[in-house]
Amino acid sequence: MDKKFVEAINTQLNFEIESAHVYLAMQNYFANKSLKGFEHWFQIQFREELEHAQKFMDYLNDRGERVEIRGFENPRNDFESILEILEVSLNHEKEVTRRINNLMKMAIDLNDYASISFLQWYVDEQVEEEANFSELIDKVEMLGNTGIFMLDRELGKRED
Ligand code: OFO
Repeated sequence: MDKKFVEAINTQLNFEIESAHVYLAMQNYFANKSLKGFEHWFQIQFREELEHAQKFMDYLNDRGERVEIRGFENPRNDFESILEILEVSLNHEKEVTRRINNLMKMAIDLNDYASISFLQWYVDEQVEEEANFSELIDKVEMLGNTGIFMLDRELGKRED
């Protein structure tokens, strides 16, 4: 395989492990707030990122290339609100999508058909990754409105 392309895949697989840590920190933020459902959801997200990294590792190994594991910055551990976490996550996924698209562009320019086929899975996966967070943002925003609506109805029943 092209050496620069192998280097770019190594960068991406390490970014997937970094992504896992980003979500692991969020999982534990929710655990600390006793929000069990969110904690569970982010634990699944954490595991998924490790699977994304593993797929890249398997691919490089299958093609006889060398995987290089690297370090990264500490993830963020504190947040202002649920909505902020979800917005940070959506922006993170948009960055992943941008990087995956760059890898696809490299594979196309190199006429590396095996890599084009392999990367298509990630292109499709990123549509889902972004949609998951967009939907969660919509739901949390709606929950806020519903909460106000319910309180408004309750206050409207006051008789004395
Ligand atoms: Fe691996 O897609 Fe999210 O980060």
